[in-house]
Amino acid sequence: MQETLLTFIKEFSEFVKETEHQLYALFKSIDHDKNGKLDKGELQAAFLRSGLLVTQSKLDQFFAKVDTNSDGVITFDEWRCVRFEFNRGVSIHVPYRFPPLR
Ligand SMILES: [Ca+2]
Ligand SMILES: [Ca+2]
Repeated sequence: MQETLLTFIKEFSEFVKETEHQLYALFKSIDHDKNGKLDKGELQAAFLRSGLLVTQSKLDQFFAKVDTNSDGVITFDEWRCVRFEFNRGVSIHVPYRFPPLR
């Protein structure tokens, strides 16, 4: 029993690390000018690249939600918090694209 729990904790922390890594990779891919911050234009470009049509007001809403200190840019710390919002089932819904069936 104890061992199962330990295995679970180990696997869970691996999962968190992996998620964090993916989140960071996503952040970096959106940060077009590589200044470590995301601005509204970069975010919109990322949405467009992924084929998501986001209206200006939706973008403003999303940005305001993530930019918790309202300085007009999103840092990685602010970005990480979005994930927790997603996990609680609130915030905007980003549809997951399934890989094509073979
Ligand atoms: Ca940037
Ligand atoms: Ca900010």
